[in-house]
Amino acid sequence: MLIGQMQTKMHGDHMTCHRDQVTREDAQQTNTQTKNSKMKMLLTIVLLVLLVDKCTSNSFVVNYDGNSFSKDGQPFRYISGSIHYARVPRGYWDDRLKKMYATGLNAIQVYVPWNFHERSPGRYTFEDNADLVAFLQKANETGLLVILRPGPYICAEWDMGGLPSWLLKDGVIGLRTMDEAYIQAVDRWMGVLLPKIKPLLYSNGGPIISVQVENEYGSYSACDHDYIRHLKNTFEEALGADAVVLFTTDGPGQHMLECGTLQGLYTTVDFGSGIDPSGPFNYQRKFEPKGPLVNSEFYTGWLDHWGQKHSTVAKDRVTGSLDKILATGASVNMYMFEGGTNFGFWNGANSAYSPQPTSYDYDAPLTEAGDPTDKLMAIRDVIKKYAKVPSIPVPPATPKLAYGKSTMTKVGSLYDVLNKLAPDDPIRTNYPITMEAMQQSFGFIMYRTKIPINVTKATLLDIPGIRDRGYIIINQVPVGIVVRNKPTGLTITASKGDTLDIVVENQGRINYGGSIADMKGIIGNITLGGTILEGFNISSLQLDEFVPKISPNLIPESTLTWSSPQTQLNVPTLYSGTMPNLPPDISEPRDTFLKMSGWTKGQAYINGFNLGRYWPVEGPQVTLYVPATILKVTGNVIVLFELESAPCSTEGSCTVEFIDRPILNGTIARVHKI
Ligand code: 6DJ
Repeated sequence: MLIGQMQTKMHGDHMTCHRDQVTREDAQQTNTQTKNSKMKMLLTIVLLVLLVDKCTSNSFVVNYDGNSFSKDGQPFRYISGSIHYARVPRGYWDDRLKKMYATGLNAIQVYVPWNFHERSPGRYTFEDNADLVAFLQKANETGLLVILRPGPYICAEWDMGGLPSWLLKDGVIGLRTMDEAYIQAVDRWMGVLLPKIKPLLYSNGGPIISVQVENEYGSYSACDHDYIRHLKNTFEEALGADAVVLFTTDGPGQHMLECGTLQGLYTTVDFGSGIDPSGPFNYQRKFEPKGPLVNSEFYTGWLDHWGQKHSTVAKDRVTGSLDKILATGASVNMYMFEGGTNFGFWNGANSAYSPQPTSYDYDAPLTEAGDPTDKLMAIRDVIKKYAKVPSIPVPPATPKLAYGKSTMTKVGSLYDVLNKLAPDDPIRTNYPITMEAMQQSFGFIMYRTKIPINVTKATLLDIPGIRDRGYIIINQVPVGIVVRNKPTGLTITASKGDTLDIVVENQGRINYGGSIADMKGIIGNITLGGTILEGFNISSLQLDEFVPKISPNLIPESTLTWSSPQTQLNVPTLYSGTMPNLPPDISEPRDTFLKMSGWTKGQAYINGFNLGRYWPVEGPQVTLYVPATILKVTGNVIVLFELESAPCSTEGSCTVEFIDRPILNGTIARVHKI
C-alpha cells in the first residue's frame, strides 16, 4: 500500500515535488487494535516524511550555521552572471542564456528596470523586450536559477537608475525615501510587479532563489531605514514571508553597510578584481556574522563614458580574483556577464555630468553582440576547479556581416518636418518648464521665444539650466551649442523680434549618487545680457513616433526648402538610406555594426528601431550594434537624426558603412575626470 505517493517533475535543473492525498478507503479498511497502531505509526512516518520533504524539496534558504545557502536541503553556492533583458534583443535571449549555462553558471542575476515597464503613470508594458516573465521562464528552461533585483532603484547605468522620470513631473520629490508621493508610486508598481514574480519563486516551482531589496542603498545619502523596512514589508506581503531569501547589496564599507542593511534582509557585498576578497568579506561578516559569503557584483569589466577611454579589465586579473573568491566557498555573481546595449535613449550618466554611451559591452565575458571571449573561456576554466561544468561546448559567436556602404540622402531639416516631429500645439509658458513637466521622458525638446530687444553688440545668452546640450538657432540659422558642463552661454547678436530656438537634447539621466532627480530640458531662466527672457512656446519632438513613418522617398528632396547655410554647424537634419542587400550566398540577415565615422552626433534608427546615440567625434564608441533580429532580408531603412554636421554638409557624399566588428575604443576628443 502506498500512502502519499510522490510524483516528480523536472523544470530545467530544478525538481518540483507534488504529493497525492492519503487515501481514506485505505485507512478505513483497518479496524483491529494492531492495525490501528500500525496505522498510527505509518501516519507518523508520513507526517515526518512530509515535514522533512517540506524542508528539502523546493526550498532555498540561508543555512546560518553551515555558512552556506541550502537548496533542497543540500549545501549550495551560486556562480552567477548578470544579464539585463532590456539590453538584449528578445530574439537573442535564448542564445545568451545558453552560452551562460554552457560556461558553467548555475544562476543569472537580473534587474527589473521600473521605467522600462511603466512608461507613463499607471500604464504598464510587459510585451516584446519587456516580457519579464517570458525571460525568467526561458532562464528556467535553460537550467539557470535567478537572483532577481526588482529595485525599485537599480543604478545599472540606466536612465535615472531605473526610476521613471515622470516622478519629477511636479518637481523634485524625495526619491528613495518615505516621501509620500514616491512611496505611493512605488507601492502601485510593486502591486503590479510582485504578483507576476510570485509564481516564479523557487519555492513555488520557479527559478527565483533570492530577491534583492533596493540597490546599494548605503551609498545613497538619504539613509532612510524606514524606507528599506517598508520595501521589506511590501516584498514579504506580496511574495509570502519566508517564501524567498530577501537580501541587500552594498559596497564593503562601514557607512554603506550601516545605511544599506536591515535586520531580516541578508547582507551581501560587491567588489571587483585585483583585491584580496578577505577584506570585503570581513566587512560582510561584521554585519552578517554567519551564513554564506556573497559577492553580489564581481566586476568582470567596467562601464564607459562618452569622451573617456574605453574601459577594459584584463582577463587574468578577473580570473585570479574569481579563483580566490570561489576558494573561500563564497557565492558570486559576475557583473556583467552579458552587458548588451543601451538602445534608444536608455543610457544613464554619472556626475559631474558624464553620460554613458550606447554600448554597454562592459568588457564582459560575452560581448555586446553576445560573442564568447577569451575571458569567458578562462572563467570557465576557473569554474571547472570548483563545480561541474556542463559537458557541452559554449555555442559559437553569431555570424556577422560587413554589408558595406549605404548612401544617405537628406529627408529634411528640423524646420522642414517640424509639423510632423511636433504635431501637437506647443505649450505656452512665460518661463521655460522642464521636459518632465511637459510629460516627456526622453529625446529632444524645442524652446522658442522672440528676442525682445535689438542686440547689436555681441551679448551673452546664458542658459545655466541647460540639461544637457542645447542647439541655439536664430531665425533658423544655427549659431552655437551650449552644454551642461560649462560653458552654458554664448555671445550672440540679433534683432528685436528674431525667433530664438533652443533645441535641447536629454543625454540620459544621472543614475548614481545624490543627483538622480535629474530633470531635463531647460530647468531655469535664460538671460540675454542679464535680462530674463520670457514668453516661450515649447514643443516635444516625437522622433521615435515620426521616424518609422519615413521611407527613403516619403519626402522627395526637391520639395524641400533648405534653410541652413552650408557651414560647419547645421540645424538638426534627418537623413535616410537603404542598407545594401545580402550577398547572394547568404539568405538570412546577420548582425552587423554601423560605423558612424564622418558624422558628428545624433540618433540612428533602422526599420524604425532606435539603435541609440552616435557621437564618433567624442568617442570612444564609433560603431553601433545592429542585431539581425531587427533586419529584413531586403529593404532595411536607415534614418539618422544628425544634430550638428553630416559628412556632406559642406561637400562630398554622405555614406554610412556596415562592418563586421565593433569599434568601441576609438579616439577620444578630450580627457576629463569625473
Ligand atoms: O549596483 C551598481 C550597478 O548597477 C553598482 N555599480 C555598478 C552598477 O551601476 S558603478 C557600476 C556601481 N556603483 C557605483 C559605485 C561608484 C564607485
